[in-house]
Amino acid sequence: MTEGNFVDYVKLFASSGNGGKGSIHLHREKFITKGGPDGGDGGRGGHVIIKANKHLWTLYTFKFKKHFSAGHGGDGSKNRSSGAQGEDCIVEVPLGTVVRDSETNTLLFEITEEHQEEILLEGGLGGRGNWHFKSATRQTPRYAQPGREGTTLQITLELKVLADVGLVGFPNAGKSTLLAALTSAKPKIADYEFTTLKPNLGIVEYRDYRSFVMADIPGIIEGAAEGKGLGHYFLRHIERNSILLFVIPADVKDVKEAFEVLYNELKKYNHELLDKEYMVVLSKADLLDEELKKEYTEEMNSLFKEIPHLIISSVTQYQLIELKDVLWKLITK
Ligand SMILES: Nc1nc2c(ncn2[C@@H]2O[C@H](COP(=O)(O)OP(=O)(O)OP(=O)(O)O)[C@@H](O)[C@H]2O)c(=O)[nH]1
Ligand SMILES: [Mg+2]
Repeated sequence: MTEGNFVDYVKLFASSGNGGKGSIHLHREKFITKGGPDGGDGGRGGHVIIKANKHLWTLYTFKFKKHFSAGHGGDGSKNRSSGAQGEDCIVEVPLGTVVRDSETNTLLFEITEEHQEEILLEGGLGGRGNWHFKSATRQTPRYAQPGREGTTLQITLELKVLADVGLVGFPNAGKSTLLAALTSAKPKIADYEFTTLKPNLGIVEYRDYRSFVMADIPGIIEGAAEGKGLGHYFLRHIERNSILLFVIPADVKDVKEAFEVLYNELKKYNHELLDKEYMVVLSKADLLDEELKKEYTEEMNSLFKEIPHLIISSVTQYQLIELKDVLWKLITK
């Protein structure tokens, strides 16, 4: 997936259909002079429905289509026939889509399940035809209800990426390079910070034709939870990943400190993030000579006693197979 077509935030306009008018009609037939009222009901306006589609991965289609309207209900007619129901408008979205009212920013619902469908806007009710209004004192009501109008709403769709493994690290840590080394994804890689501005997904092929999905997200910096860098915008992407992989480059000054800064940003943003399984890698190990490698290995062993950890290099492929093994174990735990 290239940077250009990963769309994860859009605003849309939705309107449900108007209800049809009830009919004012008096029954007429040869030889029956005073037929009663027989005007039928208007049909209901169409709903706007948001529906899950597990084959969609981004909100890309909404870049081009932003207006969604359901059909209006048909008017009632004679012989108590009801108007046709307005056609529902079905908006298909990927799993992990959060739907908000744009104006108030209130959360309406989240699409998380494969067959989930939510009515976003109900269609207007059809008006009742005049035969409903017949009474002892009013034999021929010349009155019927109009249909109720549909409603309009501007909504914001936000996609939280759903992957098995989410990469967490400072800018320039080598996250995109790792994704490129493990998958056929071709993320942009460069020697400056914030190269990655939108998540990249890749499929990691594992032994015996098994595979898992890895998400490379933009770098996290200290203060991200308060909105620094691109703050919240980045962090929300890892909320739905099932495992977090912390990537710390070997040329960092202090491994412990780097890990703590990242860990605390996640905790400040959403402490539940840390209930997930996670693993730590020291990347760019090719920059270390044998002696340093040994030193770092010992340091990692003492820092991360309970946490799975490895020293890797995407460039030389050092320990990438071992990395896949540990990740797979965590995923299937
Ligand atoms: N020597 C060495 N350099 C690496 C390795 N992995 C990444 N790099 C280099 O580190 C720099 C940053 O790599 P990226 O993969 O773009 O880093 P990133 O974490 O995705 O950075 P952002 O997208 O800015 O958050 C690039 O110049 C890479 O070539 C590695 O294993 N060894
Ligand atoms: Mg990157």
